[in-house]
Amino acid sequence: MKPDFQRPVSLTQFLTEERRAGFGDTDLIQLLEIVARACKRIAVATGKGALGGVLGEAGTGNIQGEAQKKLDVISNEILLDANAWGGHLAACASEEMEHPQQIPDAYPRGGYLLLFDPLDGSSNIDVNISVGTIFSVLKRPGGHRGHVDTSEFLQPGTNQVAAGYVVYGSCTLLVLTLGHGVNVFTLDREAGSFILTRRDVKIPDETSEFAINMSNQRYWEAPMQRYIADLLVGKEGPRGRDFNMRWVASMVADVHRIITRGGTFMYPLDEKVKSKGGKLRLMYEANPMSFIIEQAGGAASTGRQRLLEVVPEGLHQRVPVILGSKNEVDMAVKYHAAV
Ligand code: P6P
Repeated sequence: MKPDFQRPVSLTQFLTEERRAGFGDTDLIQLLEIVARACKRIAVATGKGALGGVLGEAGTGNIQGEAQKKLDVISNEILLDANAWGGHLAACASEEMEHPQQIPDAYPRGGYLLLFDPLDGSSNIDVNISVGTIFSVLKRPGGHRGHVDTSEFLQPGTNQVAAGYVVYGSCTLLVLTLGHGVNVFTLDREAGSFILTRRDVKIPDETSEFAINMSNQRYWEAPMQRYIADLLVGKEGPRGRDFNMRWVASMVADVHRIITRGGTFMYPLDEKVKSKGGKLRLMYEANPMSFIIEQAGGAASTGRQRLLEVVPEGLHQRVPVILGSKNEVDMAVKYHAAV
């Protein structure tokens, strides 16, 4: 894919031009620069692997009841430390922490709320498969001062003012939206800066590539069973064409494939996770990724409603996810409506 720039445009220049065009204020631009800088440090830590003594379990668990990897804890700390002093944030929320982290009283509090999964897909770290950081930015509800209450975070995904992810793969990529389009930045490791390498991403409406964990098939609800069965019978079946399947088991990697060439990613309800509401977390996985996908011309649904319109009831709430190329997401939703 030919880069579409004549000379390198850095993330700093891009964000400065966005602010000039009226997208984002100084605090939001500072926040995004700081998150990007923190992710460069996470890239260094994940890149060390065994040489950095950062592989394996941390010996602790998180609010999700999951064993934490050392890099989960390291990445979380990097993001918290980077965002403490700037004066742009009121608080952070993370997959790795039960409650929001307040900005220390020694520093000024700003008007933004930052939510993140510091290292999504971390079960893949030890086998050297791409992992990533996912983040979402909300405005603190008006009129609130002092310490942030968890309820201030509980806003629908349509309220996000920015969202992004960094995928730590063969190269380190930042994919970012401020609510008007999606842009991709590649980390120039020598210069240490993110360079704009793909402007205004649009994913194709049609696709023949889907991503789902097929081992859960017997646990899915009937509509998803029917939908996937029709994909698998290919051109002999009602869809009249063959489909291809991928599953990295690292949401950031699966979503980045969709951003790059289209496709769908699904983690539907299944009997194993139904009591929890799903597998993926709404506030710092599904919402930011859905915002990015919609901004790139795709769609994101729970199967029964637009995902960004889900009204959160809890900070670590889980939700079924069907996202990607618009026409295929719409088709999957039709199967759910046909019940
Ligand atoms: P499974 C990683 O733990 C994650 O949250 C997502 O990144 C990924 O898509 C999913 O879980 C993988 O789930 O059931 O295939 O291990």
